[in-house]
Parts: sequence; C-alpha cells; structure tokens
Amino acid sequence: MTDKLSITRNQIEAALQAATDLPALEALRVSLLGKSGEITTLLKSLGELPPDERRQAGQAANELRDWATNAITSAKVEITQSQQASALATESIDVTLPGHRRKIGRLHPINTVYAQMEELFTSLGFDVLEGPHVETVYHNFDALNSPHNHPSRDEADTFYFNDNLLLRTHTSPMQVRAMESQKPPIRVVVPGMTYRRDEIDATHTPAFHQMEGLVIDKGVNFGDLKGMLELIVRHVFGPDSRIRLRPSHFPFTEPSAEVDITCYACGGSPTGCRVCKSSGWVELWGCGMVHPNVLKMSGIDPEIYSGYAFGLGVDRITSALYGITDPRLYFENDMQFLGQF
Ligand code: 2NM
Repeated sequence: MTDKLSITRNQIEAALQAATDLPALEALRVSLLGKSGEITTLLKSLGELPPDERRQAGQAANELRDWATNAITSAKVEITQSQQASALATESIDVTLPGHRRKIGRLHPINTVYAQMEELFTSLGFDVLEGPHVETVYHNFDALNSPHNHPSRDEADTFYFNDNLLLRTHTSPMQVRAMESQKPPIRVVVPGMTYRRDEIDATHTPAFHQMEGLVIDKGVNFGDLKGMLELIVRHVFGPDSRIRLRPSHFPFTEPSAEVDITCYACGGSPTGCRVCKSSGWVELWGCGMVHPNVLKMSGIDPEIYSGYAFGLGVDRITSALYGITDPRLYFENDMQFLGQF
C-alpha cells in the first residue's frame, strides 16, 4: 500500500510538470480528486484493508489527497499570475486614442418648457398634479358645465371608448378632481397630453400638450388672473413681453378671455410680421373666472369662494420659443430634430 502511494505521488509530480495551462490542470484534478478519480477511489478502498494496516494507509492516503489538492491549486495560481504578467508586458492600451462617444438622450423641447413652467408654478406655491389620460364623460364634460350639445362632445371630435370613457380633451378633469378632494385655498397646475380627433396637418395633431392652472380662494378676482398671466409670460418669453386679453367664451368660465402675447418673431413692432399677420400679437391661451356651476358641482360654495383658471397650449409655446413651424415634429422622434435642443 505504501509503495503504491509513493508511485502515485511521483506520477502526480510528473503530470503537474506536464500540465502547462489551466484546462490541463483542471483535467488532472478531476482524474485524481474527482468523483471517480484515482485518489478518491483509493480512499474508498481503504475499508477493505485489515484493521492494523488501515490506520497507517489511511493517514498516508489523506496526506496524499491534501498534498495533491494544494499542489494543483498553487499550480493554477502560478499559471494565472504568469499569464497576467505576460499580458501586461506584451499588451498595451493607447490612452490617447479617441474613445467611442456614447449617444446620450436629452429632454424633448416640450419637456424643457414644461420643466421651466413647473419651476415657476412650484415657486409660487402651486401643486403639480397629473391625472389619467382616460377620463369619464362626467369629469371631462358634465362637471365642467359643458352642455350636451357642445361641439367638443361630438363623437366626430373626440376619442370615445364607450358611452362613459374617453381620451381627455383637456387636463381640466384633473382640476375637477382637485376641487372634489381638496378644500380651498387650491393652487394647482396640471400638465399633460390631451386628445382631439383632428386630422394631422401643419397646424393640427390629434395629441397635444396642455398646462392648465386653477386658483381658488376667498376674494380671487380677474385682476389676480391677469397678474398671474403676465408673470407667466415674462418668465417664459422674457421681461419685455406683454399680454392682451380679448373677451371670449368657454362653458367652464365666466367671464372668459383669450390671451394674446406680443409677437415673439417681431417683438410686436407697429408694422408686425408674417407670424403675427402684421398685427403684432399672437393668440396663445384661454382663461377666465371659474363658472359658479363648476364650483358648485365639485362641492365648493361660490358664495364664499371664487377662482380663476387658464389653459396653456405647450406645443404652441414651444414652437414660439424655438421657432418650430411644424407640430408633427414633436411626435416623430427624429433624433436629428430632437438633437438640436
Ligand atoms: C382653458 C381656458 C379657460 C379651465 C377651467 C378649469 C376648471 F376646472 F376650473 F373649470 N380648468 N381649466 C380653463 C379655463 C381652461 O383652456 C383653454
């Protein structure tokens, strides 16, 4: 038995010399120490020896196993280290070569404008609320005092899922939800995508971006609304821009007005330009004092509270700021277009 062991040890030393790479060493380990490896088999066969031989042979066999295990492990470490050393000596990296520039994204211009406006509104104490894009007919129309015969309710103008659900045509329904769930004072803006069944052309897209604002408190009046609009315009278009209010009509506000700004192309010069059709003014938004019926339906007493609301078309504002002439570009995800901003 002792003879057999010493022979095996010599064999292992020879095999270790011959194994010059990691796969060969691993093969050697399996052939010796694997499930049916030589040493494993030897250890299993110890039980067959007479008891007086078993102790000595067992000790020798265990020593052989430990020695072989260590020898193979250190041979592996040695090979790995010498491979790394030779790689370091022969391979090199030219750190002066230009790298591969990763293409990183950037904010869509619409989102840049949203962020700019949200910064202003949050600094004024407004909450920014987002609502569901699929709305109930009640929140989108009825609660906003929009009569059953109003053209915006027509199936031809609006995306309905069924009699009760539709893609929101404005973000006002979320303001209704704010009035239903909050006690005045309320100051919220609701940014988001809104939908109308429009054919796509140079001035229409069936999805567009809105930012609606709502302020409700005791004693809120039209002068507060006008002051707020002037603040927004100066924040977005610069300190020299002015606004002009023209009487208008919306079902959910009374009185209502359209908001024009001094033309961003010619600065409102007396002769005007093509963008403002020589008037010096560009039409941008709608606004008004929230209709008492709207307040009442959402549980706010119009005898105690009043409020104003406004709706801004973010696509138009973005076009005005960046000189973008076709709103279809906002939806095409063309990197050449988006990469410019
Ligand atoms: C506009 C114009 C005028 C508006 C009204 C409301 C609410 F919920 F208070 F009734 N939200 N937004 C509103 C008013 C929107 O967009 C052109």
